[in-house]
Amino acid sequence: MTSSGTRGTSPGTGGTQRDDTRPGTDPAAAGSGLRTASGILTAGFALGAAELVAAPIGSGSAPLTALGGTVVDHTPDSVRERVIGLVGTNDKLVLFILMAAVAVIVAAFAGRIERSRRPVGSVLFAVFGLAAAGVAVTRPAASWTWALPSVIGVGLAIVVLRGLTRRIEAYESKRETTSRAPGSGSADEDHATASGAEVSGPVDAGRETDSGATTSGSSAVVDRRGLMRALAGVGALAVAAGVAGRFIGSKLHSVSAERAAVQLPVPPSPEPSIDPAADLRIPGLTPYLTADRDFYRIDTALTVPQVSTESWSLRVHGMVDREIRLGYADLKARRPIERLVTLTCVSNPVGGDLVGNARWLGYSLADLLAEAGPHPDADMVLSRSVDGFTAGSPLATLTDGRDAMLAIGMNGEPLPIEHGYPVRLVVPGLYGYVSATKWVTDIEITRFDRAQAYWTKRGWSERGPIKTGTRIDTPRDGASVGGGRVAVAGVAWAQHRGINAVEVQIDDGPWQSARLAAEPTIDSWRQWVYDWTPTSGTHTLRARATDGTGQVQTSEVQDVVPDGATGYPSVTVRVG
Ligand SMILES: Nc1nc2c(c(=O)[nH]1)N[C@H]1C(S)=C(S)[C@@H](COP(=O)(O)O)O[C@H]1N2
Ligand SMILES: [Mo]
Repeated sequence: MTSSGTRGTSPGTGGTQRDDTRPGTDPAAAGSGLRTASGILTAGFALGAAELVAAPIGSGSAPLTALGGTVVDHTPDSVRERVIGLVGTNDKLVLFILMAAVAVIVAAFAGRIERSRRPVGSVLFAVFGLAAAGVAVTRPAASWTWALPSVIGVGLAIVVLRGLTRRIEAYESKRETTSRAPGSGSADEDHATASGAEVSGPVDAGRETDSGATTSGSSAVVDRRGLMRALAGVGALAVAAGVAGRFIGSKLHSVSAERAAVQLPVPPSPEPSIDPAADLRIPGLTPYLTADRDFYRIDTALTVPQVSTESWSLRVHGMVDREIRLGYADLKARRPIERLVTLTCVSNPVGGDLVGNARWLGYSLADLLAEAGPHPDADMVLSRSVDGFTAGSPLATLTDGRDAMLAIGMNGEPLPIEHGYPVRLVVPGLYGYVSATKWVTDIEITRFDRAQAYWTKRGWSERGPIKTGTRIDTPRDGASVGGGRVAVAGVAWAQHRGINAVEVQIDDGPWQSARLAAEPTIDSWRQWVYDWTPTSGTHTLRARATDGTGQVQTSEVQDVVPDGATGYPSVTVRVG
């Protein structure tokens, strides 16, 4: 890929060779620096070429993306948690950098051990290429063509590596002859013989003679220049192919133009315009509706799936009386609904921001399930995305009267591509990992004792009802506030149960009621504010919510694994 191509051309490798041109330096070192560079640049070339081949096939088929996806799917959760703890949601970037670093190390090694007569480096390349091809064809949406980028990329790279190695050997043997006179160390002996024997390679030896036709002293410099040019050319090709591949691929597969032209249906009873009393508009307080660009994004996809409405279809099957198959156009015949629903991620720590509220447009999932006719002994709805992600929702929850939906619109626009375009699931009251499948194409009615969804396999709870939670948005933790009145404000959520009360505690004082904003629906969060007249000094503020059933959120501190964090949020502020 392009990143490792760039790395290959980094000045570190070039520096070594510059020193070699000084008379009397070790010719073996000269060769090994060149070999290192040739390995790294060739690997970059393999990855760049693979990106280009992957362009028409699909970005997921490029080796780094395919490997990355497999690494993501197989990373133990403890490791994942730690990585996310360290680098936040840059985890995907970190993964690519790590993979590129491994590629550079392996490639440097392959370049160093490659010889014209003993193509050990080429064999190493081939092994990695075939492994990558094997991984690519086992990705969720893959066909056999997904092997092509890795196979063709590595095939071409081996040809390049062989060519570079021949030139390096010719160069080494030339340096060998010029540096032998002053009496080079015997340590070079076996190296000299090895490469000396190989110089007679037909094509390159001839080329070397051309440039070395002047004096032998300057010929090494000229040869080195030629070699450097060849290496730079490979690096440039690697970058160009990678960039072009990515660019062409994104143009070929992007659904953003199509998305912009989508005409959303108008629901017969649109969500009434939101009660202004739902939005307290306090500085620092999260707005009631989360704009698409501010909405958190969580998924396992290394490249955002590009699913066109034309190719999209949904299959409802499994333990049902009638299997259903829907195309995007079939949705038009259904009755659209629009609902306010707050999504929450199970990985949201207390006080975290993996929660957002939007107006979703779509179609009743309960209606669709009723048409399919689930068998009485079924209890799980396993939804699957084009990228292989799965979520397992309790059938009873989806059919208990709440507005679980097949969503196609978010805040008045077609779903943003990274939020599941063209169709995703939204279920009020369930954490995203057990319900909110983006790019959904398959719904299987089954049983919890027969199937396991993506995160359940990785140690998370099979059931994921959203726990009552609240967050203090303002003042921020660590803030300094002036004297006088301070608005302590935040949001609280208990989707599909609603929020009855929020209380605030200053230091170890009594719990005091906050004022609640209007609650347009029990499926979304509710803003609250507490007017605080502080005394000077440092204070710790805590908050807790009571849901619509009268249950106070638990004070017990629990981490996000396996079914959501609990405990009261707190901020410490200085009043001065
Ligand atoms: N295809 C797919 N859908 C997915 C996921 C995923 O990894 N892949 N993650 C789920 C999780 S864990 C959450 S919290 C929500 C987040 O939805 P958002 O990215 O639109 O906020 O999507 C859910 N749907
Ligand atoms: Mo999540």
